[in-house]
Amino acid sequence: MLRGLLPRQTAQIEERYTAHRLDLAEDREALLAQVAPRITAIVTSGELGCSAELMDRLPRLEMISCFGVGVDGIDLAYCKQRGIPVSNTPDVLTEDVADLAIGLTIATMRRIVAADRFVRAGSWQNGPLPLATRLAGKTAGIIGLGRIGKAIAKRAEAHGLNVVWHGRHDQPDVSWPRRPDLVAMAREVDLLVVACPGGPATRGLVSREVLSALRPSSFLVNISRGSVIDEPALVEALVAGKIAGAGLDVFADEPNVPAPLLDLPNVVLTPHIGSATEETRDAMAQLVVDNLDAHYAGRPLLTPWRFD
Ligand code: 8YV
Repeated sequence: MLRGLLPRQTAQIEERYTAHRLDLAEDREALLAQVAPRITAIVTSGELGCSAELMDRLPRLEMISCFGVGVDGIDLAYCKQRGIPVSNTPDVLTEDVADLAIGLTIATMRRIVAADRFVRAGSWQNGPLPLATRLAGKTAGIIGLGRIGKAIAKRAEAHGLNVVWHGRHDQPDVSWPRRPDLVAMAREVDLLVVACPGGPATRGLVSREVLSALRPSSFLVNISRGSVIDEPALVEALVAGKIAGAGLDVFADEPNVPAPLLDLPNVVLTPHIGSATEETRDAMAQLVVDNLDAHYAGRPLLTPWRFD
């Protein structure tokens, strides 16, 4: 285990299997040297992933159970080549992550966090907060219309936003119009929401060019992975006022957040909490255990990651 889960599910694993906690080891090298030849499964998370270097040291490794839907931190090419299946935790977190995307959108466009600071600082005594931006009637462009992207689109519509989206493939069952050209979509939208998976295929997708195509009145929200955005270019755009604001739950080098963002009043920052509710984390942790159980019982994984 590269980390614990929730206490209930960590206990289940410890009862059913011989579990070694790499995160709690005083000397990780010593623990690895001792147990590596016997390890048959790894429990990891979206953030921690799993390197080829680590897997290379585990000759009997049979599967990886990931606490999180995003498996971009896991060396998937290596897993594919060695035939190591990976499970993740889709569906159970969709609604929460979509809620956070909309929460960040409203918090940023309506300046809820700045308003809270304004009241606490006693500034209300001196007059009203400057006006914010209405959501209804604006256009949201969602990058990645998977499960989470769709849940965001539904919510965005309920808030009166027009929805367009960018993704690699057409989706015939979807009524929201697709925009194959991301730069052109950035020019069109008032709000860009990043909801695609991380990993090599989307690294830097929201490039300097895409960011420059946004208008000074446009906002950006990211609940996906920091790697999808050219972060230095985003920081520059925000500092220079080239975009109106951003709501960011994920960063390129967590838990480090670029220092200039900390001083910007038009940016709302959260510490990667898209799935961080009691209910969802419980369901995610249970899926991690259930996938391990399925594997060891010789049954198909419940939620296998589908390799390309
Ligand atoms: C984390 C996430 O995995 O699901 C994902 O891809 O990024 C999150 O849910 C979660 O924080 C567990 O570490």
